[in-house]
Amino acid sequence: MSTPWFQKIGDGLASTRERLKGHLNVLLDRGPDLDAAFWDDLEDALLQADMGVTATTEMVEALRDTAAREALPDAAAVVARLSRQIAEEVAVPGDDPFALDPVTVLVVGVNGTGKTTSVGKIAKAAAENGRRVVIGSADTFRAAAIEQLRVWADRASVPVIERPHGSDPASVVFDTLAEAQDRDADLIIIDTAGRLHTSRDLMAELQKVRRVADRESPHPVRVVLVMDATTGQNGLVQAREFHRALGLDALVLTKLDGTAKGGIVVAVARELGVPVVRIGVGEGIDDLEPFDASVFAAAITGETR
Ligand SMILES: Nc1nc2c(ncn2[C@@H]2O[C@H](COP(=O)(O)OP(=O)(O)O)[C@@H](O)[C@H]2O)c(=O)[nH]1
Ligand SMILES: [Mg+2]
Repeated sequence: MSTPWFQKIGDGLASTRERLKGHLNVLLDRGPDLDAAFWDDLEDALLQADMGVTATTEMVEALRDTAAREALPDAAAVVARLSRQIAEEVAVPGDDPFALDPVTVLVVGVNGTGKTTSVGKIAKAAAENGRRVVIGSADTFRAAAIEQLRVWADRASVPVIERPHGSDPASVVFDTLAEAQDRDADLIIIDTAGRLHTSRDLMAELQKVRRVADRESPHPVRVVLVMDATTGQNGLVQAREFHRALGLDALVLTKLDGTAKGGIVVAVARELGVPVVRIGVGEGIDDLEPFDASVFAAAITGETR
């Protein structure tokens, strides 16, 4: 029998949970006092889980207010409230682009974040659910990228449209959308490059890709950023840049397995105001999970449900 998905998320977030839970236990072991040291240490624990300064400061402040207003009796009560608050922070409303039917989704992000892998995982799950999927290989910058996507497309048993290394990515988008129409596809996923000479070149290229998609796609176009959770606050800076250049509709957060920094989900969801729709919890084709705010919060605080 396969592992239930909520347990997989829990396993994927084990490092974050162990780290955060360790800190929280130390807090709880010290006794029920909600003194200044308690709040400082709680703040440290959240910062070390990579929730970022802004999110952490505001969250601890809100918790302090709640503790006063609701006369929370002790540290344990505050820690219990923390999970609920994290769930509220990461539950950004918005559509799951991959669930729209029909739709064209551009998958963007810095090199190595897991775009190609995530495209393969999403294509496989969607095809298994009866979607007619076509993938476009618009990372023409690296020769190996085209081959890598082909391998994933084969595993997912979906067609992939590719053009030679060095082709104009926008022309690959054009060709992919033409082919998708011939095949009556209802989920078109475009994999893109993450590295050019400068980030300005990259953004300009992706803006062109987006313009062609907007013009040629008979379906709504959505842009999804793939972000590597292990890059922490750096990833957040990059995410802002992509958001400014392209207007992001959703996030996929990868590599949550094996990082103690799952708190980045909180920082990025509230900073960008864009929903997290999938999380990557491993390198295998099935290691991508839907994102559920309360399951996530419970998984990282170690709260049992
Ligand atoms: N542990 C782990 N590795 C991942 C995950 N997603 C992608 N990777 C790995 O990250 C590396 C870069 O992935 P790739 O899809 O090529 O990134 P791209 O450059 O953005 O297309 C590969 O070695 C992947 O196996 C994940 O969720 N967890
Ligand atoms: Mg790639």
